[in-house]
Amino acid sequence: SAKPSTNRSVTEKPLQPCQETPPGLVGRLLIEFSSPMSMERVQRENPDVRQGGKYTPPDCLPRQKVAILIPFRHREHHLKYWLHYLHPILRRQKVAYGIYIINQYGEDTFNRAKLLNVGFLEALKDDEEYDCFIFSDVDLIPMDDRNLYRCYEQPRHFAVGMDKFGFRLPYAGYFGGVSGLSKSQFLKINGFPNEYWGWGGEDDDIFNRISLNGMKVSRPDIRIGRYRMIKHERDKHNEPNPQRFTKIQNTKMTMKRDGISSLQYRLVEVSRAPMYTNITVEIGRPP
Ligand code: UPG
Repeated sequence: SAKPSTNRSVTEKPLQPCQETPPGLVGRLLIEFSSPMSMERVQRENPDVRQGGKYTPPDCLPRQKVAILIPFRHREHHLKYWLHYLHPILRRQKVAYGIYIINQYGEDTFNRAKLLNVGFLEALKDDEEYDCFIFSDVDLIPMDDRNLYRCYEQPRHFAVGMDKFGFRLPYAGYFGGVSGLSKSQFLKINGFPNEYWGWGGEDDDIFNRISLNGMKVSRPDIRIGRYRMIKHERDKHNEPNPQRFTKIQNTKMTMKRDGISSLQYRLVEVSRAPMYTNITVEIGRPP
């Protein structure tokens, strides 16, 4: 009584492209931050994530390869929750992805947008096949897995309904929190500004770049684009930038010279953790 052959190389059919709407989504999710979280638990619960925080769906051919870039400094506690919630969500969404923590070296003023520019180049150095870049704050967790982390015909704003804003957009041109651009959309706007030091304004500048280059932000339905933010105090060395109001008036002039084309930094370390790739970088300080 010979068993049927289990030799996969004989029986395996070629993989089909992943479905446009992934079949295993569950919809609305319960997100909470009161139970303690550990990196060991995240690792245990995500055995199929490869070293460096990479994943490829095993059962279909992913349509996009997505680099997820997180601007970071001293937020280890938030990162554990982010990885705990996002790895399973991204897996259900059936994209190939890699997680990159862009960690600002030293204690000078924080610069979120410049870190994200670094992330774009370093992710491509790691894998030139990335065609989609998602930029996420470390403390924002989607409350619905139908909010698909991938790139669209137009630049995407994902975080439309954050709890701290009463699950509504705070203003029509808001582009903060979580956003995504394809490689060509990102290059079309010359990447992000490098010259916003401290808190605020850089997301509005990015919104301006998108509009000034003839693109239009796309968004999920407000019922699906809901987010929980992990509560935190304002960080040290990320004070509100008083120049932000005048700077966002000048995007049209500054975007041509300030961006991915003018980016300068010193790479300090690239290291692979089981659940993410860490890129520590020195990006200088405000003039
Ligand atoms: N961050 C760190 N360490 C720091 C400072 C910032 O990791 O010391 C990262 C982290 O990912 C954080 C993000 O930067 O989530 C944004 O900084 P935060 O001080 O948390 O700003 P928020 O007010 O929570 O963020 C809103 C938007 C964000 C935008 C910012 C300023 O969600 O996208 O950049 O306002 O416009």
